[in-house]
Order: sequence, then C-alpha cells, then structure tokens
Amino acid sequence: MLVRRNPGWTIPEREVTPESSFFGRRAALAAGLAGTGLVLPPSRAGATGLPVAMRNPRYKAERAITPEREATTYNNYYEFGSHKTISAAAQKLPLRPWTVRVEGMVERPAEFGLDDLLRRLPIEERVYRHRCVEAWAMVVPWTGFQLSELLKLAGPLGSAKYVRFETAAVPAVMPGLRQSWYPWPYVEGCTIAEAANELSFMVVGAYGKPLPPQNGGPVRMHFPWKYGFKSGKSIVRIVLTDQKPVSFWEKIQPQEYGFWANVNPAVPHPRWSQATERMLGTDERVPTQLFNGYGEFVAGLYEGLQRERLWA
Ligand SMILES: Nc1nc2c(c(=O)[nH]1)N[C@H]1C(S)=C(S)[C@@H](COP(=O)(O)O)O[C@H]1N2
Ligand SMILES: [Mo]
Repeated sequence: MLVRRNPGWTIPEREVTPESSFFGRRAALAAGLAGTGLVLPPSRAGATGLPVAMRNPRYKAERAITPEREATTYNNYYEFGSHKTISAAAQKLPLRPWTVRVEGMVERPAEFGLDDLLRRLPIEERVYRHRCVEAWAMVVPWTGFQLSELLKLAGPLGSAKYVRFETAAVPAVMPGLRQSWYPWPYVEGCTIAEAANELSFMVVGAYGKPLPPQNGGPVRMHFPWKYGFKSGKSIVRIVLTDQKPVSFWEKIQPQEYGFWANVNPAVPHPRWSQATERMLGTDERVPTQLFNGYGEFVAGLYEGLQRERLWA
C-alpha cells in the first residue's frame, strides 16, 4: 500500500500559460509573447468556439504530428463499436450541454458545466505522444487543461487515494452498449499522485478545433505515459475515492491489462511484443520508449513500487 503524507496538491511552479491567454485577442497575445518562449499554434480556434490556446513548449513530441485525418478516423471507442471505423457513428453523440460531476472524497462536490470550466481554467495546447497497447501510436496537438486544476476546484480530501473516471453511456447513440457482456460504463482510474502530475491532462480540443466525439469529445483524459486505454473518453463523472478503481479492460482481461499500464518496451503483452510501435498514417515502426518517453516527469511516481505490476 502506498503511503502518502503529502497528497501533492501543491503544484510546483512551471512554465504556465499567462492569464492573458484565455480569450485574448491573438494579436495582443503575440505582442505579449516576446521572450516568454511561448508560441501561438497555427490555430483556427478563434473561428470554432474553442478558447484560443497557446502551445506549451515544455512538452516536446520529437516526432511528426500525425495527420489530423488519421487521428480522427482510426479510433478505439467501444461504445460505438469494437472496430476502428466508428468516427461516422460517433457524430450522433450530443456534445452540449455537457457537465462533469466531481464527487466522492472532496470538500466541494459539484457538477461543472464544460463551458464554465473553459472560462475558469487555464487552457493551453500540448503536443503529446499517444501509445495504444495494440502497438500503434500517434502525436496529437491537444487543447485542454491540467486535471489538477479541475480537482483543485473540488478540493480533494486527504483521505482520497485514487481517482475514478467514468465515460458517458448514451444507449440511444452508442450501439456498443447493447453488447451486454462488456462492463459498461467505461471506467478508468489512477492514483492521486498520478492525477496531480503535471502531465495529466483533460482534453477539449485537437488540431485547434473542438475535440470531435470519436476522439472522446467534448472532454477526455490524456495520460501520455500510459497505454491509451487508461485515457477515458467523453468523461461525465470523476470520483475521488480510497478504493482502487477496477477499470473496464482489467475487468474483461485481468491477465492482460492492469491498473498501472505504464508504457514499457521491455515488457511484452501476453500476445505481442511492445518493443516497437507503428505511427498512424505510416508503415513506419519506431522504437517504443519507457514511459512513452515521459520518464523525466513521471518515473519518480513509481519509486518503491517495483513489486507492483506497473507495466501491463
Ligand atoms: N470510453 C472509452 N474511452 C476509451 C476507449 C474506449 O473504447 N471507450 N478506448 C481507449 C483506447 S484503447 C485508446 S488507444 C484511446 C484511443 O483514442 P483515440 O481514438 O483518440 O485515438 O482511447 C481510449 N479511451
Ligand atoms: Mo488502446
């Protein structure tokens, strides 16, 4: 069992997007950016209703950005079907109104309107690598806010040890829900320390546009150092708890999928190697990196946990 005296909610100073970034006019922003190291992405955001977000240069993908068409047409979203071509079907998911309930072991449980969150929280763009456990990968410019910013609004209690994320279940538009052998709704989870990590991101946009439903719109998780299944889509409920969440895939195949699911090229899936990955839109295979290349940010989270099944 993990012992955490410091729940880690004091987020250290980092290169943050300045206050003026939200809803600021691009020209004013650009003028104020000189010397800050921040750059404006080639964004069409102003035209789409997504807040203007500056790209945070702290997070480097060191790979080419995946073509938007590939990332938005090759998806895993089992609520819409257990195959990759669900993007057309997913257009039926109503993205507004949308609320995210944050409850459980928090001082101020609340239901947040998504548009309200977009006005209240610092929004930025981060180019993150994504690595599916099936050994394909992509690089996507996500727009969003740090998970810790949302959790701070609710005030996590010291007794909370884990965070559980629940996806919307909308039977009228999600044919997959009729496959009753699956343990709907899709649930994922992480520890409080993982949730507090600066990389843990809630995504509301991709490629400078509102996040499309097939990628988990209007709001999804992204934990870039973990296999993709940990990053639940279309989130409606976040519960802080002292019970370790048992996630969707872990319930279905506990021999193959575990709680931690950190990316590791040296630990094969029971049915295939994890040493390399195929970049979406190419035939190119590239070497997989420990923690998907994010070890400098997250390796410290797992010190002392070597006996846990950290890699499945
Ligand atoms: N609700 C829900 N979230 C989900 C999934 C899913 O089937 N349902 N698939 C997961 C898997 S396996 C991956 S790889 C990513 C895929 O995200 P993408 O379609 O944006 O590439 O979403 C994850 N989140
Ligand atoms: Mo995945």
